Parts: sequence; structure tokens; C-alpha cells
Amino acid sequence: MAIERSLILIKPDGVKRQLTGQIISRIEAKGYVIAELKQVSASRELLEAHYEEHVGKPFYEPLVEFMLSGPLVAIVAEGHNVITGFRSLAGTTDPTTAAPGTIRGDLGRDWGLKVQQNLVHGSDSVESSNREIGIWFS
Ligand code: IDP
Ligand code: MG
Repeated sequence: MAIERSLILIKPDGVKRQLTGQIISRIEAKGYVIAELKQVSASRELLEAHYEEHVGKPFYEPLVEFMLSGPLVAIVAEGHNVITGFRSLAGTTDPTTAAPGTIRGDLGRDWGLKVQQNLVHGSDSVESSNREIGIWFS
């Protein structure tokens, strides 16, 4: 089986709250390899490409504004089944009910905003991963 790659983002809330190290530690402790890593301030164009599947949803514009609100950390993690494995490590989208033990469950909460600030993004399929790595690390 081929080694997979996942595009992981530590969103601006994670960087602002100084959780970058803790989040990277969890990825490494799980055993995945950090193949690429950079802190960046994303452009609107890049974020619109990244989140194109969400255009038109009520949280789309707040999501783009949130992702523009400060620097984020972009990572390519490698390992067998890393795409599913990282999403499991991240927990479900809503941090209120994300399982304890996950990044979103342990470190996230609802702040009463139009978009859930849930610390991390992880690719959800091999197709998304290829597309997203092309966007962030071209
Ligand atoms: P995911 O990040 O768990 O894959 P997606 O459905 O791809 O979730 O949504 C992208 C991001 O948009 C989420 O991580 C979260 O920040 C935000 N989001 C998704 N659904 C909602 C919602 O129903 N309300 C508020 N924010 C949402
Ligand atoms: Mg998603």
C-alpha cells in the first residue's frame, strides 16, 4: 500500500492560542512524519481555492474571513492511512461534541461565532489531499 500524504492546517485560532507545538506533537506522537511545514498568511485567492466545495454555504464567508485573520501553519504529513488517521486525531467538526482525546475535543470550544473555530484542517480523501497540497505547496 502506498504511503499517503495529508494536507494539515493549524488554523489561525491554533496559532494565536499558541497551540502550534502541542498540535504538531500530537501528529508526531501518533507516528506520522512531518514532510513539509511552513507558517503563512494565506491570500483570499488561495483560501477560495482551498474551500471551493463550501461556496454558497452560510458559514463560507465567515470561514474565509477567519482563515484570513492571522497566520496559519501548513503541514504535509506522511504515513499509511494518514488521511483517515489525522481526521480521527482531529475529531469531528463541531468542537463542542468532538470526542475528548482529540485535538478539537481537548483544545476547542464554541465561541458563539458564525464559523466554528476548530483549530485544524485535514484533507478528507486522496483526491482532496493531492488538490490541497498543490494549492499550499506548489
Ligand atoms: P472539516 O474541517 O471537519 O472537514 P468541513 O465540513 O469541511 O469540516 O467545513 C470546513 C470548516 O468550516 C470547518 O472545519 C469549520 O471551521 C467550518 N464549518 C463547517 N460546518 C460548519 C457549521 O455548520 N457551522 C459553522 N462552521 C462550520
Ligand atoms: Mg473538510
